[in-house]
Amino acid sequence: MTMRLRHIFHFFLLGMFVGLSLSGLIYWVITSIWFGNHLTGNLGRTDVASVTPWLAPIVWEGTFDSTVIDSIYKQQNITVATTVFALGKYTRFLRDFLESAEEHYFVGFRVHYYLFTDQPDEVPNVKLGQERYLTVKKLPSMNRWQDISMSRMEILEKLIKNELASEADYIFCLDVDTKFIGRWSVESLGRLVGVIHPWFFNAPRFIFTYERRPESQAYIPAGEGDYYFTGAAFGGSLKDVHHLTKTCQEQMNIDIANSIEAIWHEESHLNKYFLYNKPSKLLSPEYLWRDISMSSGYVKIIRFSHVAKNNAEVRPNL
Ligand code: UD2
Repeated sequence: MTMRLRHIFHFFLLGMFVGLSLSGLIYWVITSIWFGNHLTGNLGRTDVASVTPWLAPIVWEGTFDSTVIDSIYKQQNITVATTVFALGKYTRFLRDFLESAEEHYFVGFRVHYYLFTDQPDEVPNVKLGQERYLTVKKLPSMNRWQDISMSRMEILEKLIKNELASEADYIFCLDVDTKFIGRWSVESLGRLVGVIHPWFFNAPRFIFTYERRPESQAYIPAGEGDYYFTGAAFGGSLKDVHHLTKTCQEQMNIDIANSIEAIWHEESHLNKYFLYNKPSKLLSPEYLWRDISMSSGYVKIIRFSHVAKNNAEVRPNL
């Protein structure tokens, strides 16, 4: 009888041990999955570089948790100034640009668009969401598309210096012949932000279309340069973008005095600027795709895209 009781007792102890071990294991598995997915977000990409050699993040889908990052910036009550130029026939791109921005761009955050045009009457009436503002600024018409594109630096420099200091925290300067297709929001914010040009994100350095003539202030010698950045989108803090636009403008003025125009205009000067003033954050080509029908395995989501246009038809000159 005593033997039998002892067996039952041992069996009970064994059962307790196995039961507790199993519960512990189940608890460990559940918490690992929970914390893995919800706290660290299981984030990171191994198929693309998501950090530069100077430790600036390169933003790709899968490298950030939108819920976490939104909640951080929600507490900061930020305003994002956004500039866009539409002169001549480029006003036709405004409706798509604005409507798609209202759907995808900094949704839930305060955005102030500054729209520069030579034809304020052509600005479409787009319904803006709460805390979304639009200021239209009139510019004189220009005869060369290159002048329109390049003149943006000087106009932006003046806008930031004269008007934005107490009006905004960050600024993005965007091309108008574009459209938002997916989320572009606070994950893109940083002190100085450049967007990798979609044609060159995976290309060797010698392919980059930097200005190669030493006579231009935009000159970058062979063997130098980190990435090729698009002129269609850049941004950052007001202070940093002010310094960028002022510097590029000064460099372009020296080029004008020397009768030389950089191969890709202000984009060439922007690339030179980023070589010596490294961006603190880079946006992957998800943030400026070139042709929606092109696809790349790296680009899991297209957020903002250049739209196809007939240059000969929309530009004032060729
Ligand atoms: C590239 C860059 C662009 C600029 C340009 C300089 C991309 C996607 N874009 O674009 O940012 O650096 O090269 O060579 O890489 N604009 C007008 N009216 C005009 C002409 C231009 O408003 O008649 C404005 C408009 O905001 C346009 C911008 O200037 O988005 C740039 O001109 P573009 O888009 O024709 O230049 P593109 O496509 O060569």
